[in-house]
Amino acid sequence: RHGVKMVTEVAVGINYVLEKKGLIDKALEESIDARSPFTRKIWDGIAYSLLGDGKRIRPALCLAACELFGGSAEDAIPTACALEMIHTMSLIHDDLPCMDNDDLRRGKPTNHKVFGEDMALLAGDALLAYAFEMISKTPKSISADRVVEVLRTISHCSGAEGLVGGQVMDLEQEGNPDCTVETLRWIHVHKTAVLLKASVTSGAVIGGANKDDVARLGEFAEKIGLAFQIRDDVLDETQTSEVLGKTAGKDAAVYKATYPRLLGLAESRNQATQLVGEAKQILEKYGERSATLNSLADLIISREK
Ligand code: GRG
Repeated sequence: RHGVKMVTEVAVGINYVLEKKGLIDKALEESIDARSPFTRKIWDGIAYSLLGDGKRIRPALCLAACELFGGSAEDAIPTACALEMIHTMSLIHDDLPCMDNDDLRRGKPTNHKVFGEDMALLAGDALLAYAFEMISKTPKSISADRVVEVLRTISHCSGAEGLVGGQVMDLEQEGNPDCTVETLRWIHVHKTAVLLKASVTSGAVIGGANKDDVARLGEFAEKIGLAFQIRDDVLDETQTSEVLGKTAGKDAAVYKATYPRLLGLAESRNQATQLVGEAKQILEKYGERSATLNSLADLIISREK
């Protein structure tokens, strides 16, 4: 019976993401419509990666958290777009030769392969700046205090204490056969979980959550964020690059610590499942209202790409 419930919940999660993907994709397309002929080159580079075939997990988490507190998707759409912009710029920069040196992303040549390293760097920079401009376009019905809180959360998680810090440690640990699980966990939390956490907490803030609720949702998101990266490592080990639409980059030549390498595949899967179980328990207080977030959590560890 547990298995049937799990399959049903995953299906709910898939449906939610598909439904919201349409909304997000439309908003992202509209956000890059205002091009002038002089800036066309950079917008082409931005559109190439932003409108690519991403799963839109972060925006979906943001909208679901907003809706849990009775907020409307429209209010959270600018922030949801901003999160996808930051995620996309981090992928563009991560793929650069000076970072992971990848040729393929989301089934297509990486941004720098098509537009050159200089343009890829600038497309990432422009996306990071544009993300914060998007948040400032949040409907006026949301108080300025709440918008500032969202800006604080998302800017903090993008910098040295978040994604950048995680990436730095990731680069530093490249080729280190003694990298411990604790260090790897730190990398995962900062490189990946922080943005999923910011997606959930910013959605909650826009939806009208109080401080305790935001903290509770943050704990939920940190757990599913970690599970997300463990699943990513498992898929890198078990799926072909055709299915994943990405190449191994530097990984192929240089040793890189991953959960499966340190703990084995079975234990990695166990830990991801356990984290999602713990995460769902944190939301029990909200009863049926947490159904969407729970199903997104299930989707995160059952996804095949
Ligand atoms: C200034 C924000 C900022 C970042 C610069 C380059 C960098 C620092 C950080 C890189 C962080 C990174 C690449 C983390 C990997 C996260 C991850 C698991 C990505 C895959 O996410 P999916 O599966 O991708 O959601 P799709 O393609 O579906 O969008």
